[in-house]
Amino acid sequence: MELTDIQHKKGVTPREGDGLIVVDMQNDFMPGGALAVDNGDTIVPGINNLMKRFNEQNLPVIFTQDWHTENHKSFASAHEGKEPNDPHEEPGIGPVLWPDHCVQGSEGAEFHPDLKTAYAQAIIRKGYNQNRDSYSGFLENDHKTETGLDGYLQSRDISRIFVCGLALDYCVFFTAADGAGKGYEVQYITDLTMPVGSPEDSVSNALETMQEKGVEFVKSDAIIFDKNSKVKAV
Ligand code: VGL
Ligand code: ZN
Repeated sequence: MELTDIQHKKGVTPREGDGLIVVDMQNDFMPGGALAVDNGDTIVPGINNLMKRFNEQNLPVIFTQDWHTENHKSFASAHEGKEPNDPHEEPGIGPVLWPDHCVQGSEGAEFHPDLKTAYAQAIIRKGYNQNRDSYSGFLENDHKTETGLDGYLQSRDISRIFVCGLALDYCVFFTAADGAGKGYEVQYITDLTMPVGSPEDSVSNALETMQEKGVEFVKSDAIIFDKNSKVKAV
Protein backbone atom coordinates (compact mmCIF):
# COMPACT_ATOMS: atom_id res chain seq x y z
CA MET A 1 0.00 0.00 0.00
CA GLU A 2 1.16 3.52 -0.85
CA LEU A 3 -0.16 6.99 -0.11
CA THR A 4 -1.79 7.08 -3.54
CA ASP A 5 -3.99 4.13 -2.51
CA ILE A 6 -5.40 6.00 0.48
CA GLN A 7 -8.94 7.38 0.52
CA HIS A 8 -8.94 10.98 1.68
CA LYS A 9 -11.70 12.89 3.43
CA LYS A 10 -13.38 15.48 1.22
CA GLY A 11 -13.13 18.19 3.80
CA VAL A 12 -12.83 18.84 7.50
CA THR A 13 -13.39 21.99 9.51
CA PRO A 14 -11.35 22.57 12.65
CA ARG A 15 -13.45 23.32 15.73
CA GLU A 16 -13.16 23.72 19.47
CA GLY A 17 -11.53 20.59 20.94
CA ASP A 18 -9.06 20.22 18.07
CA GLY A 19 -5.29 20.41 18.30
CA LEU A 20 -2.49 20.29 15.73
CA ILE A 21 0.48 18.04 16.55
CA VAL A 22 3.66 18.78 14.61
CA VAL A 23 6.06 15.87 14.95
CA ASP A 24 9.87 16.10 15.02
CA MET A 25 10.52 18.90 12.51
CA GLN A 26 14.21 18.90 13.49
CA ASN A 27 17.43 19.56 11.59
CA ASP A 28 18.64 15.96 11.77
CA PHE A 29 15.58 14.78 9.82
CA MET A 30 16.11 17.38 7.07
CA PRO A 31 18.23 16.92 3.91
CA GLY A 32 21.88 17.07 5.03
CA GLY A 33 20.96 16.00 8.56
CA ALA A 34 22.10 12.87 10.38
CA LEU A 35 18.91 10.89 9.70
CA ALA A 36 17.83 12.76 6.60
CA VAL A 37 14.30 12.27 5.27
CA ASP A 38 14.15 13.00 1.53
CA ASN A 39 12.28 16.26 0.94
CA GLY A 40 11.69 16.63 4.67
CA ASP A 41 12.22 20.38 4.37
CA THR A 42 9.60 20.82 1.63
CA ILE A 43 6.76 20.53 4.15
CA VAL A 44 7.94 23.43 6.35
CA PRO A 45 5.98 26.18 4.50
CA GLY A 46 2.76 24.13 4.51
CA ILE A 47 3.11 23.41 8.23
CA ASN A 48 3.79 27.09 8.96
CA ASN A 49 0.65 28.04 7.05
CA LEU A 50 -1.49 25.48 8.87
CA MET A 51 -0.10 26.48 12.28
CA LYS A 52 -0.93 30.11 11.49
CA ARG A 53 -4.52 29.16 10.75
CA PHE A 54 -4.87 27.05 13.92
CA ASN A 55 -3.48 30.01 15.84
CA GLU A 56 -5.96 32.43 14.28
CA GLN A 57 -8.81 30.15 15.40
CA ASN A 58 -7.33 29.99 18.94
CA LEU A 59 -6.71 26.26 18.53
CA PRO A 60 -3.54 24.84 20.08
CA VAL A 61 -0.42 23.72 18.25
CA ILE A 62 1.84 21.21 20.01
CA PHE A 63 5.31 20.11 18.90
CA THR A 64 7.13 16.90 19.62
CA GLN A 65 10.93 16.87 19.69
CA ASP A 66 13.11 13.75 19.42
CA TRP A 67 15.57 14.20 22.31
CA HIS A 68 18.11 11.40 22.71
CA THR A 69 20.96 10.90 25.11
CA GLU A 70 24.46 10.47 23.68
CA ASN A 71 25.03 6.75 23.02
CA HIS A 72 21.29 6.16 22.95
CA LYS A 73 20.52 2.49 22.44
CA SER A 74 18.61 3.20 19.22
CA PHE A 75 21.90 4.32 17.63
CA ALA A 76 23.91 1.77 15.62
CA SER A 77 27.03 3.27 17.20
CA ALA A 78 25.92 1.90 20.58
CA HIS A 79 26.12 -1.68 19.25
CA GLU A 80 29.46 -3.14 18.26
CA GLY A 81 29.75 -4.04 14.60
CA LYS A 82 26.35 -2.57 13.68
CA GLU A 83 25.59 0.00 10.98
CA PRO A 84 22.64 2.40 10.62
CA ASN A 85 19.60 0.68 9.06
CA ASP A 86 20.77 -2.75 10.23
CA PRO A 87 17.78 -4.77 11.44
CA HIS A 88 17.63 -4.94 15.22
CA GLU A 89 14.80 -6.27 17.36
CA GLU A 90 15.01 -5.78 21.08
CA PRO A 91 12.33 -4.58 23.50
CA GLY A 92 11.91 -0.83 22.97
CA ILE A 93 14.40 -0.66 20.07
CA GLY A 94 14.08 -1.37 16.34
CA PRO A 95 13.05 -2.68 13.84
CA VAL A 96 16.27 -1.04 12.61
CA LEU A 97 19.13 0.88 14.21
CA TRP A 98 19.67 4.56 13.41
CA PRO A 99 22.59 6.89 12.89
CA ASP A 100 23.29 9.12 15.90
CA HIS A 101 20.63 11.84 15.72
CA CYS A 102 18.77 14.46 17.75
CA VAL A 103 21.20 14.36 20.65
CA GLN A 104 20.02 16.61 23.49
CA GLY A 105 21.32 20.15 23.07
CA SER A 106 22.86 19.54 19.63
CA GLU A 107 22.12 21.62 16.54
CA GLY A 108 20.64 18.54 14.88
CA ALA A 109 18.03 18.38 17.62
CA GLU A 110 16.93 21.99 17.02
CA PHE A 111 13.88 22.71 14.91
CA HIS A 112 14.30 23.61 11.24
CA PRO A 113 15.29 27.30 11.19
CA ASP A 114 12.30 28.27 9.01
CA LEU A 115 9.75 26.49 11.22
CA LYS A 116 7.68 29.12 13.05
CA THR A 117 8.16 27.71 16.52
CA ALA A 118 6.37 30.68 18.09
CA TYR A 119 3.06 29.05 17.14
CA ALA A 120 3.65 26.10 19.48
CA GLN A 121 1.97 26.33 22.87
CA ALA A 122 3.74 23.21 24.15
CA ILE A 123 6.73 21.08 23.20
CA ILE A 124 6.81 17.44 24.28
CA ARG A 125 10.28 15.87 24.25
CA LYS A 126 10.69 12.13 23.87
CA GLY A 127 13.35 9.45 23.44
CA TYR A 128 15.41 10.63 26.44
CA ASN A 129 15.44 7.25 28.18
CA GLN A 130 18.79 5.69 27.31
CA ASN A 131 17.63 2.13 26.76
CA ARG A 132 14.30 2.67 25.05
CA ASP A 133 13.16 4.59 21.99
CA SER A 134 9.98 6.63 21.68
CA TYR A 135 8.62 6.90 18.17
CA SER A 136 5.18 7.94 19.35
CA GLY A 137 4.53 11.34 20.84
CA PHE A 138 2.27 9.60 23.38
CA LEU A 139 4.04 6.43 24.53
CA GLU A 140 7.57 5.15 24.57
CA ASN A 141 8.32 1.98 22.61
CA ASP A 142 7.39 -0.23 25.57
CA HIS A 143 3.86 1.00 24.66
CA LYS A 144 3.33 1.84 28.35
CA THR A 145 5.47 4.76 29.50
CA GLU A 146 3.68 8.07 28.97
CA THR A 147 5.45 11.12 27.56
CA GLY A 148 2.84 13.44 29.09
CA LEU A 149 1.15 14.36 25.79
CA ASP A 150 -2.05 12.51 26.64
CA GLY A 151 -2.33 14.29 30.00
CA TYR A 152 -1.64 17.62 28.33
CA LEU A 153 -4.31 17.11 25.68
CA GLN A 154 -6.84 15.87 28.23
CA SER A 155 -6.25 18.80 30.51
CA ARG A 156 -6.90 21.11 27.57
CA ASP A 157 -10.07 19.24 26.54
CA ILE A 158 -8.70 18.24 23.18
CA SER A 159 -10.45 15.25 21.64
CA ARG A 160 -9.46 15.46 17.99
CA ILE A 161 -5.89 15.76 16.75
CA PHE A 162 -4.45 16.66 13.37
CA VAL A 163 -0.98 15.16 12.91
CA CYS A 164 1.82 16.05 10.51
CA GLY A 165 5.63 16.22 10.42
CA LEU A 166 8.41 13.63 10.25
CA ALA A 167 8.54 10.84 9.63
CA LEU A 168 5.45 9.34 7.99
CA ASP A 169 6.43 5.75 8.81
CA TYR A 170 7.84 6.31 12.31
CA CYS A 171 7.05 9.11 14.66
CA VAL A 172 3.98 10.50 12.89
CA PHE A 173 2.64 6.98 12.34
CA PHE A 174 3.06 5.89 15.96
CA THR A 175 1.68 9.19 17.25
CA ALA A 176 -1.42 8.78 15.07
CA ALA A 177 -1.83 5.08 15.94
CA ASP A 178 -1.45 5.63 19.69
CA GLY A 179 -3.75 8.65 19.54
CA ALA A 180 -6.44 6.51 17.92
CA GLY A 181 -5.78 3.75 20.47
CA LYS A 182 -6.34 6.26 23.27
CA GLY A 183 -9.67 7.32 21.79
CA TYR A 184 -8.74 10.55 20.01
CA GLU A 185 -10.19 11.21 16.60
CA VAL A 186 -7.09 11.37 14.41
CA GLN A 187 -6.70 13.27 11.14
CA TYR A 188 -3.45 12.39 9.36
CA ILE A 189 -2.35 15.18 7.00
CA THR A 190 -0.78 13.22 4.15
CA ASP A 191 0.83 16.08 2.22
CA LEU A 192 2.59 17.47 5.31
CA THR A 193 4.74 14.42 6.04
CA MET A 194 7.54 12.45 4.33
CA PRO A 195 8.79 8.89 4.93
CA VAL A 196 12.11 7.43 6.06
CA GLY A 197 11.35 4.22 4.12
CA SER A 198 13.52 1.80 6.12
CA PRO A 199 12.93 -1.15 6.21
CA GLU A 200 11.27 -1.51 2.82
CA ASP A 201 7.74 -2.20 4.07
CA SER A 202 7.67 0.59 6.68
CA VAL A 203 5.30 2.86 4.72
CA SER A 204 2.78 0.17 3.73
CA ASN A 205 2.86 -1.21 7.28
CA ALA A 206 2.23 2.27 8.70
CA LEU A 207 -0.65 3.04 6.34
CA GLU A 208 -2.34 -0.32 6.85
CA THR A 209 -2.05 -0.16 10.63
CA MET A 210 -3.44 3.37 10.76
CA GLN A 211 -6.40 2.38 8.57
CA GLU A 212 -7.14 -0.55 10.87
CA LYS A 213 -7.08 1.79 13.86
CA GLY A 214 -9.55 4.20 12.29
CA VAL A 215 -7.16 7.07 11.57
CA GLU A 216 -8.62 9.35 8.89
CA PHE A 217 -6.55 10.84 6.08
CA VAL A 218 -6.86 14.39 4.84
CA LYS A 219 -4.87 16.75 2.63
CA SER A 220 -4.06 20.18 3.97
CA ASP A 221 -6.10 21.95 1.27
CA ALA A 222 -9.17 20.02 2.49
CA ILE A 223 -8.82 21.53 5.98
CA ILE A 224 -11.30 24.34 5.64
CA PHE A 225 -11.45 26.97 8.32
CA ASP A 226 -14.73 28.58 9.28
CA LYS A 227 -14.34 32.04 10.81
CA ASN A 228 -17.66 31.61 12.61
CA SER A 229 -16.34 28.61 14.52
CA LYS A 230 -13.36 30.52 15.87
CA VAL A 231 -12.85 29.70 19.53
CA LYS A 232 -13.44 32.74 21.69
CA ALA A 233 -10.34 34.21 23.24
CA VAL A 234 -10.46 34.14 27.02
C1 VGL B 1 12.24 9.16 14.03
C2 VGL B 1 13.56 7.33 13.66
C3 VGL B 1 14.26 7.58 14.82
C4 VGL B 1 11.10 10.03 13.56
C5 VGL B 1 12.91 9.42 15.20
O1 VGL B 1 11.02 11.19 14.01
O2 VGL B 1 10.28 9.55 12.76
N1 VGL B 1 12.56 8.10 13.27
N2 VGL B 1 13.93 8.63 15.58
ZN1 ZN C 1 15.06 9.15 17.23
